[in-house]
Amino acid sequence: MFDNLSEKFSDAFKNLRGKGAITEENIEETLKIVRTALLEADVNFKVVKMFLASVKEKALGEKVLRGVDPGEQFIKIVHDELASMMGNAHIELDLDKKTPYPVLICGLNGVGKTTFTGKLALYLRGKKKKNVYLIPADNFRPAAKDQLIIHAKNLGVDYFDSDLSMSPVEIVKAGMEQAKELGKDVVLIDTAGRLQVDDALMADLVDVKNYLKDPEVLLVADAMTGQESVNVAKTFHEKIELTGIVLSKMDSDARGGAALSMRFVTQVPIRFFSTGEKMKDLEPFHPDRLAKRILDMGDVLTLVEKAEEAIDEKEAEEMMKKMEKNQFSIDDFMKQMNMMNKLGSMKGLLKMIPGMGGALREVGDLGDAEGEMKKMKVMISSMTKEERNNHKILNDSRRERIAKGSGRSKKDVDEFITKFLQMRKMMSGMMGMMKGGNMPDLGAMMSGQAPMPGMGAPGQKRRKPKKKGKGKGPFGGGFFK
Ligand SMILES: Nc1nc2c(ncn2[C@@H]2O[C@H](COP(=O)(O)OP(=O)(O)OP(=O)(O)O)[C@@H](O)[C@H]2O)c(=O)[nH]1
Ligand SMILES: [Mg+2]
Repeated sequence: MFDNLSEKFSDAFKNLRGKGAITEENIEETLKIVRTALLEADVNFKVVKMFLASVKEKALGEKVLRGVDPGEQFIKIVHDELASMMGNAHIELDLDKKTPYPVLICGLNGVGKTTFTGKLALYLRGKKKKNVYLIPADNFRPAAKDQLIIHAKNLGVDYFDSDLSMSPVEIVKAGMEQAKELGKDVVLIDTAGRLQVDDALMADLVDVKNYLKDPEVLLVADAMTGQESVNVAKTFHEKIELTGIVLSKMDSDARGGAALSMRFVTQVPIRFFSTGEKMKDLEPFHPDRLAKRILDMGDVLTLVEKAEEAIDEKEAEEMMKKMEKNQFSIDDFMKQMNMMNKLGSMKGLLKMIPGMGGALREVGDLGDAEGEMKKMKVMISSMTKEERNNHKILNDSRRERIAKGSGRSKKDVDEFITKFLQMRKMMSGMMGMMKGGNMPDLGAMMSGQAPMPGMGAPGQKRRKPKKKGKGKGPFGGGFFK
């Protein structure tokens, strides 16, 4: 979602490369581009003004460090200011203040409250080992209760069977009593949404909040609606005093303005952001890490955390050994694709690698990498165990059979095997380099500025990546066409 902003920032910083020092004159143009980029991303204009003033002051006041490129130094200042604008460190929910701890989830119509309630239940149970209970308290739209119950059942989380003829506060009273009896740690209360902030909605929420005394009050705000959602958050905060904000739909083509101005305008910390409709699509909001992603500095910490969750360490180690010895099989490849799927979207993952954001922009989009993976998986599923472990036995008649079984042509199967072999070679080359202590610069490799191990120099065997547009993917000879 920050693609545009990242691209503009990267243009802005180019201006400063190779300059001896940061001066008022030479940052003028850069600041102008940064200003336009932020306004285009729908960042609140007051926030933009403060941001630029602060960056300028720091940039001019800073001594140029020996050996540090002024461009790099400027990026560091912009990073720190972006992080500070979004609240600096991540603030965790403190759910140990009382038991059971109530979390009131509110927001306008259709912003993703019910979905978030399910996601938070999964997060708190998995990451925080909490015994979670759900109360559907939306008596405005009757189907909302069933929607929450479906999430609860899928997740295996207990829920209160509320009587929707009662008022929200009555539902919550009954639900909280039940939660106490059941010895629950945290109770998530899903409330009704309205088209606009209206008095009836606020009155219901105030009643519930007063009854609960000091609950966590989280507002779900739709990142897609930009400044509008910032105004809504301000009003909610004035009326019911929020303790946190959740940005939903950050996977959409939202321009990022809400994420960048929400904290500054409301002074309420952003706790989480949602990146999809699935229950696992929720991330704690780390301002410093997000600033890094925006500035194409990667987000290695999040990547490592995700990897730790999804990857079986022993299995990964075995795969590394196999890669190094060029013994990586089609079966291993399948396992690896399954691991990657658990991590999230390919594009999202690649962007967490430093420098990769810019490289991805240069080579154009990834094409339909996920769709391509699915096709490969179907082909692999049509192979026997023996074939998956030893591609050498894949003769013409076996390939014909696999093509038939997977609904593809023989040519598709041939191509898959050729690409698999290319990738295997590349991996073994890469493992060798890493072992020698030379971590390859993946960003540069993908954009064609550095050679892929085992693939020759860019422009030799490989075609130079096209600028923008479809065309070949970044994986060497178009691994994912
Ligand atoms: N892409 C995307 N879709 C989301 C996200 N969160 C929710 N949605 C979708 O948005 C729609 C509305 O979500 P709900 O959770 O029902 O929203 P709500 O605020 O509870 O809606 P009401 O109860 O009617 O006010 C659903 O289709 C969700 O699947 C997200 O982070 N990304
Ligand atoms: Mg709902």
